[in-house]
Amino acid sequence: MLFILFLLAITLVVPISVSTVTAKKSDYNTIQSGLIIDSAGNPLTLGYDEFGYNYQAHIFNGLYDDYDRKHGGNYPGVHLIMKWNDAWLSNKDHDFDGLLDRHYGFDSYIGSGAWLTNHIWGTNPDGTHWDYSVKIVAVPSDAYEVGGIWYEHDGTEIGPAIWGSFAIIQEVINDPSTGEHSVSYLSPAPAGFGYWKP
Ligand SMILES: [Ca+2]
Repeated sequence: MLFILFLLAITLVVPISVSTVTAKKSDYNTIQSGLIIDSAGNPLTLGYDEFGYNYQAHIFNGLYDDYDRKHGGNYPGVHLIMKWNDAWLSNKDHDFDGLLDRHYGFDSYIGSGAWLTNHIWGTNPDGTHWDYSVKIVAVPSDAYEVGGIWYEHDGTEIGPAIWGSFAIIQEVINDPSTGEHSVSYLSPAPAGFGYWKP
């Protein structure tokens, strides 16, 4: 069931155009303020929402099909836990555009120290359980890419490129239906997230 390799979930707060009239009482808005919205224009709330997002806690725990903030999809019964840090998707809105900030304090994700994990699992037709997990980091500003692989400035491999500015640093697959039980990728560079802080 490794179709999932091509379907890594991303945290989703789709930008929409909105005119937020906000008195700047502080340097940022919080989820508690009720002034930060989702793609449908609904205010984000504290705790888990109906899809499985807890933006305040930087976690999604729900069905894979719901990560796009729409119920249902092509992978019923597949579960997903995503975790991310504040650089990936903040729980605050510093620029008062009504959206949670991405790569706050940086022009882009590159060099921001952003990271995301996905843990995805489900049941095979034969009743066995498969699971897949992956760690993804934004590459440092002095990284370079050759042939779809990101490298540190000193030539140390970071990992396969994904979504442009990111690299996969660790990937683990367990699937009894195919006999796969392996760390399918482990970066030669440190796989701990602290290493990637700017
Ligand atoms: Ca914002």
